[in-house]
Amino acid sequence: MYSLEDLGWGPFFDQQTEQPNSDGLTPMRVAEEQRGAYVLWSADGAFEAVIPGRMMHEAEGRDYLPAIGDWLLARRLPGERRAVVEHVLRRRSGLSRKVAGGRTDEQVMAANVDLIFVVASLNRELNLRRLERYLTVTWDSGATPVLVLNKADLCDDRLEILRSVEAVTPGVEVLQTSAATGEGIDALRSTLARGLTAVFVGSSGVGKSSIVNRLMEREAQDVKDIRGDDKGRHTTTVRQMLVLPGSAVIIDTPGLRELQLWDAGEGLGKAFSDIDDLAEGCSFRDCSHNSEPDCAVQAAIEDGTIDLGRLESYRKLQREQTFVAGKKDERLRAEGQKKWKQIARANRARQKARRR
Ligand SMILES: Nc1nc2c(ncn2[C@@H]2O[C@H](COP(=O)(O)OP(=O)(O)O)[C@@H](O)[C@H]2O)c(=O)[nH]1
Ligand SMILES: [Mg+2]
Ligand SMILES: [Zn+2]
Repeated sequence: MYSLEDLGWGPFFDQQTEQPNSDGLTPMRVAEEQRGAYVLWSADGAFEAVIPGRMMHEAEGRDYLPAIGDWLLARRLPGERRAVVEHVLRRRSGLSRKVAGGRTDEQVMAANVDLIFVVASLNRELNLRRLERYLTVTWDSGATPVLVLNKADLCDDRLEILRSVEAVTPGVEVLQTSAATGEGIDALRSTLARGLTAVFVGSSGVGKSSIVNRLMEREAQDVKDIRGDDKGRHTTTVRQMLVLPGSAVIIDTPGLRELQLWDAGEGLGKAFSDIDDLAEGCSFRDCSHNSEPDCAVQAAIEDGTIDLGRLESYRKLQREQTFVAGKKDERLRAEGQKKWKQIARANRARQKARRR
């Protein structure tokens, strides 16, 4: 059994329990989610969640439904290990992406997180562009990214890879680990503390679950069998919170095939802070770094300080963000209109009733 503080509770959530009608409700955290079924953890142990129809109804996408890591207030059903979710508390931070495919919906991968371990494998061709995308999404969440370069045991030319990685990860702590030998696991553990929540993200097969098991010192998560290759396939299907003995809450996630931007926060500016800093030296305030005279960014590309691929990656993500923001506006407008139509319809019905 864990205390609320062990589970990550704090003043930010405490303040929200003073809302009206919160008498008789218990704070609980979403610890597990599987196809709409939730397990909640409280200071009195685990409960199965009952999501009221009203909440399902209001949730157009999955935006308003609780996600793993969310804190909520729930009413315990007498004599049962089940509880009805009454309020989802405001999130302190949240790791979101646009759902895969064409729809413009948010998927919250983990809520109320402090640290995000972006795991990549030193053994495979490291995709720097993909790393930039992960870091943008991570910074947008409000949590702090930590880059974990795993499978160090399989890598002979670390220094070269490190140099190229550090050029695209300004302001991000970089750790090197091996879940196979245990190298770097203590350093990773020392970034964690009681009450913090950390989530592991990264492509399938990079060793997220293996690192989690090292930290937990037991086989808490399934790991793909070794078959001579290091590719790995999906093995983490249930999203589940784990509590490190005496330390942080951790969340393992399955590998993501797509990671499209959702939030339009400070993520881009932080992930590309080196380019933004340089841009302050451009002659024109709104310099597009294409063909303007006295462009500090073009100068940095010419002298090799910044890779052209990185500038292009920045632009691509900027375009993606603008596109998603536009889609979100469109949807908000459509929802506004729908609501207005409902009100008009209700008014007409009332008038009709009065006339009778
Ligand atoms: N050599 C080596 N293999 C690793 C390391 N970490 C994970 N693996 C292997 O890589 C495969 C995928 O690991 P897994 O933890 O399931 O990756 P996940 O998909 O990111 O959770 C498994 O066969 C692991 O045994 C490591 O640091 N070194
Ligand atoms: Mg896994
Ligand atoms: Zn410029």
